[in-house]
Amino acid sequence: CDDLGIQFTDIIYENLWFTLNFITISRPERRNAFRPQTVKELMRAFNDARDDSTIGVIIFTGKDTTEYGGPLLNTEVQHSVGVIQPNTKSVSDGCRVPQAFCSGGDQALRGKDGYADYDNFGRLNVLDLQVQIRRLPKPVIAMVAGYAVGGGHVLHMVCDLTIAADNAVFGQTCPKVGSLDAGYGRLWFVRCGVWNNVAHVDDHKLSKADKGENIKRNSKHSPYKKARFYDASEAEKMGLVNTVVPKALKRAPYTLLQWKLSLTGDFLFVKQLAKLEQETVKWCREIMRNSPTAIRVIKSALNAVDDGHAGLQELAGDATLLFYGTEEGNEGKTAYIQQRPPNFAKFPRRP
Ligand code: 2NE
Repeated sequence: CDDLGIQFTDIIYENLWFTLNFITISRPERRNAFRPQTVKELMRAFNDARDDSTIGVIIFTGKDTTEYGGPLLNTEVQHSVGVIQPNTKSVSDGCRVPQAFCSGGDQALRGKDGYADYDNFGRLNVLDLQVQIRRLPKPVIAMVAGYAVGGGHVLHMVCDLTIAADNAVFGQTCPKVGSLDAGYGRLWFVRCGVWNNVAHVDDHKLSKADKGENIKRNSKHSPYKKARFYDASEAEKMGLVNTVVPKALKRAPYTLLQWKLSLTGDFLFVKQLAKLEQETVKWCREIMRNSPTAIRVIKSALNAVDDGHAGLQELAGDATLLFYGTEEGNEGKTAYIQQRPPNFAKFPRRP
């Protein structure tokens, strides 16, 4: 049983002290590929984290897959004809690193109408999960070690932040397996392309030669052109990850209780955690020092433009939430209950 008291099969749901939640895809034998059941469980866990008012930040990750074979990864991934090959030399400290955040939809379960496990029809319910994460009024941090590819790549992109280990490998493998995710995944690629262009917006000040160089540089970094796998540092340059952690050591064999304790004691024990987790927890704590309402509204405002009416609705919902807390908002309701006309005249009409 998980912290929710539910028998999850495909995920691990850990409700940690002090407003942190860990949601982990746990299908290591398939590099954490998701099936409909996985997505159903994820949606349930994210929903619980949303409803739990003690939770401030959610960490979304994939189970360490190294025990299921595959080469040891070094801290440097090697490029070979544009494809990242894991370095098969063992790392100097002898630790294995986790190898997958998520490898997308489980291709073995793909039918003609989506992914099917227990039902006799297919589903693409991961699309609902993507929307759910976008609309969740708390920050979701993707903690990525190893592969985040295909639908797994999109899942990290819909999270608000991504903290990556330096063995992280990103890429859209969908066309290779005859699939496509042209929704949120594409959106971020376009956004990052725009970002790179914005970064060089003073183009008009440049000489012709420099302009040419600038275009080349933009094309080089722009995800519009990213058809192959790219590593964590490239992802960082593109603005697709927030920070890269130099070493992805495996978490020390700590019990969850010890882990929880480590969160209380000002990092007294945190040094025992994997660097990736340390860094992620550090970001969480930083976020949690801020106003939860401000964070909530900023998240919905950031997503509003791209999410169209649904995004506006989320932002407008935040406005309603805040308005309900005012005397002015309360006057309308009280007058209705007291069966008298509301007196809004006493409230200022602000400039
Ligand atoms: C992820 C990657 C690059 C890892 O490579 P490697 O060499 O480390 O592992 P390996 O040996 O390929 O995988 C280990 C085991 O996991 C299974 C493999 O078949 C293998 O099984 P065994 O041979 O040990 O039995 N596995 C890995 N990923 C799987 C998957 N997605 N589905 C089913 N089994 C999987 C490498 O494994 C890889 O390239 N995986 C496929 C990535 C991929 O194409 N994903 C689907 C994209 S489409 C999508 O996600 C999608 C969409 O486009 C639209 C809507 C919804 C979903």
